[in-house]
Amino acid sequence: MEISPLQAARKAYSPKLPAALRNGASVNVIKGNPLPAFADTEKIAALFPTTSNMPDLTFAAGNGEKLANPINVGVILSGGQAPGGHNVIAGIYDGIKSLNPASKLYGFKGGPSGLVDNEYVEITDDFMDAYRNTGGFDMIGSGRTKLELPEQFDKGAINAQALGISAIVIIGGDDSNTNACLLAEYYKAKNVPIQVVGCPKTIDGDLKNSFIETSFGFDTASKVYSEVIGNIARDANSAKKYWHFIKLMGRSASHITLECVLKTHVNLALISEEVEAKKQTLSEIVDNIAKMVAARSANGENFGVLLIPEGLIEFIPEMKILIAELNDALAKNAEEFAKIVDNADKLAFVTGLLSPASAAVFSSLPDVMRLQLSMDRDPHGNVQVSQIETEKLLAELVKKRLAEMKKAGEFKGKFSALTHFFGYEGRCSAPSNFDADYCYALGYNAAAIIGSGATAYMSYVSGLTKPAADWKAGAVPLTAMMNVERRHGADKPVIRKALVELDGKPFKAYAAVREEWAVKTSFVYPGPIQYFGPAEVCDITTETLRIEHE
Ligand code: FBP
Repeated sequence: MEISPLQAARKAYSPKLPAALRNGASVNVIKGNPLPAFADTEKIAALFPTTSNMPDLTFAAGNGEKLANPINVGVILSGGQAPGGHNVIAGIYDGIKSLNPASKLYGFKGGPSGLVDNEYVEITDDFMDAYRNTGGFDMIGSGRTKLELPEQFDKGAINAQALGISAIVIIGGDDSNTNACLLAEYYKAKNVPIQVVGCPKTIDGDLKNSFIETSFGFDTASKVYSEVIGNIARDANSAKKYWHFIKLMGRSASHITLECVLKTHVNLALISEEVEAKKQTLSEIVDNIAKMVAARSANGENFGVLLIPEGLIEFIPEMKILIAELNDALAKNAEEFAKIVDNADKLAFVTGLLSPASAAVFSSLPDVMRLQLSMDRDPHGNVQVSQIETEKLLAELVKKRLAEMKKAGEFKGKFSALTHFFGYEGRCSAPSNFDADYCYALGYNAAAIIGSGATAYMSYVSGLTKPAADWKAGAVPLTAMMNVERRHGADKPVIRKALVELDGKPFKAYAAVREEWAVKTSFVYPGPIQYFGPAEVCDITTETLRIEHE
């Protein structure tokens, strides 16, 4: 297979490991205190009788001792792609070989369904080497099948045991790791000798807590988006004639948007969590943007850049109610809805299922957006926010508002908007040095967890703004990150999704400067990810981590 010159050069990169893993994945384990669930402790303890209230584990370097017997491990990539996934697999591979060179790693193909359907590939030296430090999940593929039913768990156990597998690593986000925990509990309660270990993946950055400082992929993806946002900002400042409305991936959380504005200093970043807290309506949001455009125009600057988190729509109060009603109505009437072919009939059918207030909001939206809101939910019940063109809606509404302001003499400038969506282009980039190191360390550390005999834990590596050698390595019980949430009309145990905290340091840092950035052109141009060169350019991580650790 032909590879690019960069990919060839990156093959030689040796990811760095924390000191705790310097003598291999056989580590000394220091047990912390038992950790109850993050919230709803009694409910979680009742649902996870064998895997709740376990201690966190901290690792210290061992003496390189080998395990008497090899271990066979299965690995699954779950959910959306995130840069660095292949390095997690490389870390697991090298880690289990350090425990015993005859250990084997099997990749279950196409996500969690690979375990149930027995679709797998044995990972060998050559196969692994072809994917070290590369982006993407194409090595074994990914998928969004939910692992949650006892039949799936039983089939998985039969398939894994036929390969001699005694541990499964699930590389996924909050939902996938919730399912990893269900699997671990099921096996432990039934004495099935298969350990389950999770690794924190998602570009969205919403799997984080006091142990998990960031999920992998967030660093690289936000660097890719910031490069392009910076380029667009420079284009805007050169041509001086366009307003760029840029929607960014990240699902419900606005971490990516916040990180990108902190890197590029563009005129405005809407933060969904703030919109919700302040109960800002769509028309208030539009008003604020229009005022900013008018203020810049009064300074002779008829251009600018604004960032929109893809989940925004779910946080605008009237839209939130509408989406909740749609979720409910579409779930209850799925069969009937699926039979309707004509788009106009679909919209009429859906409108008829809504309360009068939500029907009015729904009717006020352009047809294309109404259809996007009526689309299938993903297997975890999430609205597919990446498919909803909020950037176009906002650009259109701001244009209308500015026309009204012009009539009233409140706006004398010009307004021409261009819209963009950056999402998929960031998910498979070659991982930055940070993500290459972090992912390899997470995978190697997962091997250490397996070697220690633990199950129902997530691999964590922390102290991430320090040099990699000083990173701490350990394991946090999956149940410790859980609470109970209402999903599909039922109470479900889930790993808590971490949204942007309005009293957190990164948001406050932005809030302190945003009025100035809104009006005065203050753009910063981050440029592309650098893999070779000075450490202060190549090895820096996110503004979010830097500010949080300050
Ligand atoms: P994960 O939670 O699986 O990591 O999702 C990441 C993500 O890229 C979201 O930002 C986005 O909303 C979603 O996947 C898009 O899903 P799909 O790949 O199914 O279109």
